[in-house]
Amino acid sequence: MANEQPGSVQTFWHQFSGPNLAYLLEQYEQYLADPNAVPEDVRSLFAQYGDPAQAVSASPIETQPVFGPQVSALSPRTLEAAAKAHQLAQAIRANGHLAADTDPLFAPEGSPELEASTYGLVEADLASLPASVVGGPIAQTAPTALAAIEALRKAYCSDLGYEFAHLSSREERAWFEDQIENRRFHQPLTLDEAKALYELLARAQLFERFMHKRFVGQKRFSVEGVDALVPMVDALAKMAVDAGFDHVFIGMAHRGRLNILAHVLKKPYERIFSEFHAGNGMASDEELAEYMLGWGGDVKYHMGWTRTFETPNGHKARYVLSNNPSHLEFVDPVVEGMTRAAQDDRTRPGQPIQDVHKAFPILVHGDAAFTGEGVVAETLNFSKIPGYYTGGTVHIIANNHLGFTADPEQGRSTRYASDIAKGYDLPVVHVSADNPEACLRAVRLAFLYRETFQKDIVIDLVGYRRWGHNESDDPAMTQPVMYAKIASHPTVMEIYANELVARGAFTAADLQKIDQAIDEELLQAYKKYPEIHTPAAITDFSEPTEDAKPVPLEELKEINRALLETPPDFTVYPKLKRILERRRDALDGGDIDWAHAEALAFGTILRSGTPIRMSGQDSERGTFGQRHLVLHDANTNARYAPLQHLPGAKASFVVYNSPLSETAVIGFEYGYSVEAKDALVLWEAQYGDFANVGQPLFDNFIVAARSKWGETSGLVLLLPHGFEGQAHEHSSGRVERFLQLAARNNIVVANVTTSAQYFHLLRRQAARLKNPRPLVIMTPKSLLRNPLAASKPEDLTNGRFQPVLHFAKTGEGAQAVRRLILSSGKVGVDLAAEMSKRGEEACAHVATARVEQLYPFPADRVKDVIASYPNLQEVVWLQEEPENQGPWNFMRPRLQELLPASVKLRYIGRPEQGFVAEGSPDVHNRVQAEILAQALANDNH
Ligand SMILES: Cc1ncc(C[n+]2csc(CCOP(=O)(O)OP(=O)(O)O)c2C)c(N)n1
Repeated sequence: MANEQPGSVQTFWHQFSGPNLAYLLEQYEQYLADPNAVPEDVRSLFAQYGDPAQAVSASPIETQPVFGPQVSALSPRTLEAAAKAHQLAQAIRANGHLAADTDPLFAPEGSPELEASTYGLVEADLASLPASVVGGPIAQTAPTALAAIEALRKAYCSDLGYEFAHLSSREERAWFEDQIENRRFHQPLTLDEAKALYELLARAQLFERFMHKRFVGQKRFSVEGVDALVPMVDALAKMAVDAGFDHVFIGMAHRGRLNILAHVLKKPYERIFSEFHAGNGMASDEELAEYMLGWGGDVKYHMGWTRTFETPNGHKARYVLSNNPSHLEFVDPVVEGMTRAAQDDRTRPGQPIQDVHKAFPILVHGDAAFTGEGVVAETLNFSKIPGYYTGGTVHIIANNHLGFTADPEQGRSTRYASDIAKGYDLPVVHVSADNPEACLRAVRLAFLYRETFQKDIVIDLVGYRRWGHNESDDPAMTQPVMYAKIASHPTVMEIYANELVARGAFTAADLQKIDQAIDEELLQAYKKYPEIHTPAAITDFSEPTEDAKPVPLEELKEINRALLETPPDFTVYPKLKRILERRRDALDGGDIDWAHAEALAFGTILRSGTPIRMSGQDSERGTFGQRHLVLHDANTNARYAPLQHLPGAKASFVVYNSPLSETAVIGFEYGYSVEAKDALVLWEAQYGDFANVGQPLFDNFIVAARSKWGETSGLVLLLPHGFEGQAHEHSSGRVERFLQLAARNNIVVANVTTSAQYFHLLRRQAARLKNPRPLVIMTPKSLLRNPLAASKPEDLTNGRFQPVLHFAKTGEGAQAVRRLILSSGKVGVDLAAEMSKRGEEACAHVATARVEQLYPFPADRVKDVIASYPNLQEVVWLQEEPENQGPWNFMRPRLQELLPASVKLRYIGRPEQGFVAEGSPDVHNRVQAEILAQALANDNH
């Protein structure tokens, strides 16, 4: 180009060739018909340089045909045909999936876009054009455009349907073209591989059929119809292990789960059979005793399993099928969190070091749930977010065209069940469950994509459901036509057997031998199962007692100094610097506020060797501007987290601002905490009120997992809580909900009122990670900076967490007390402020104590407090939440049990309400003043 004269018609148009020229020629035709029909920039080129075809034909180098040696004359008709051929080729690449054979029951819908006639092309046109008009890798080997289009159809419209044209990365799109058009992931199966595939399909089917006969009428959520899922998950997991991954984490719901347990996780058949409880329908004495202790167990199609094994090259690997509640798809973020935990090296100070080649996540979804449940979209959104990214997840939709009894049109607005993935810039591959070899190709492609781009990919495995939603449902009542088809549809085992025999790979007798051996194995396992009883995984439901060792003042001071250090070239934002500098001398007898105590607690925990991971919306700074664990250079925006540079730290520290999601983030952090038993994992709600968005994670995982599945977690939930006139959705972490869920020491629920208490509670939690329980803390808002909630250095160095803070009166003072006011959280601090306003004398008749740990309820401590007032007439439970909320309904029976007959129990607080807090700050102030006045009134109740 450098030697050419700009402005010359010939030289200008000469720079275009192949598809680009074809495009221009097509545009020129349109331009002639209507100049406004083409883009403005193209229009001005035509105005300046005229017809691109004439320019090319007049060119001195016209004898070197643009399209290659076969084409000597480039008539407008030829050029137009070239443009159309290119359009057709691109349509096949983008939408060939519409004509691919990816559904066992329904023919592909096709599309006019994929037909040459739509473009006015006839075969002769294509035959006369060179393959280069088609572009892409396929053009390299085809002799003509006709052959190239035929080859494209084979590549894009046969047994796999690809959707990648929507991907924003040109590199990824080119990668797919290369993989597909050069058949890079097509490896014909060896005889042994074909035999193994057949055997797995046979196992999948015969196992289901066996259970169907032996455990009549019992739910098992058969895989039949998407049997290929079993070899697919198996192959993916094997590929990961062969590639050097140590862990494979699998999340899936009920459908096909027993089959995956048996054939991928290798849970013994007899163990699975034993869970059918096919005896007399009554639990044994042993089972009942376990239940009475607190063990729940779970149905067989929810339980997880772990398989650990050594690979032929001596490498240790682990497959984990995660425990799963009925709640569809909520396990997705949990599995991502587990995977990330296994990928992170937390053993060194600083940021954890992630290796995405350590753990591989696979998520299996239902077609209805994948589109319908929002948690799926939230989880897909993690795919590239640094704190949540796992280097790519392979998603398989076990698509049976049904959600319970609902048809796809009733369940989604989109064509495919997989369509939401496209919004997250992820590719999709559709494949028929009747074509097991294509299914294996799909997983090979998925694995390669994950390994190349470290992104998620979705496989839409399209099959059917041979039975009803469960095996005793009659699906023909709701889908009679489809089920008539299914009834006569051969199974994939039969289809593949016929194919192998037809290929001459095996005889029918060879395959029968395989079937007979499987049947025999199932029978032997069936004979064994009655002797099997799986004991409860957990029998200890007592309250953990571990606590942290006190930390000397000198050490705290050292940590404090280090937390105020930044690199010499780092400029802390001046206003923030002033705020942080206030912390410098606080350990010399000053006040330590909430966030300061938190940072000090984290410092001591890191020094004891426990890594910390914290996340939540805006948690780096803190919703209330209190935390600042990540500093930003005022000039460069560079980030610096002092806790990642703490001298003496023996483990990693990280805090992440999470995406604006509760459900998936709670799930992720929960999963992380389950896998990373060494780490203190904290999730913080922006306000506690928003935690209820993730309610299924609380109800079905966090509080219940230990007693259902033996799955333990020390996750900390920080839920800002307190009635401060901020109305309904900025007031309550709904402590009542957690108290209702608390039993058998499954969780700890606290609402603490001093920074030292918070300091000790965090440290105690870290010390309990060997015997962990989730910890729910109602954290403060106004107390963050309230001097009444700040503590002195000695409060941090002495003592430990106090489940009850008793502001004890002794001697004559104790004699004078007639009312003991018990409360929990911020209202207790409001009460203390009001009492100091009124003066000691005016409050001589009352004593106060705060129940800082609500659950496990510290009954002995409360009892001691009550006993220290000999003339007590009443115990008041004071709360700022409405009567039907807050701790009152939990406290009432527990307090009642502790009181001597002479002492009455009374409630003071807001009346029952159908909402949370007042919609007006003025009403709030009035009501708050009123309840404090009632609590302190010197009347005789
Ligand atoms: C969150 C949630 N809502 C409702 C249900 C009840 N339910 C169980 S299975 C099912 C249909 C699921 O359809 P799909 O996702 O296509 O999976 P399939 O059962 O067809 O394999 C429903 C609605 C549930 N388990 N979880």
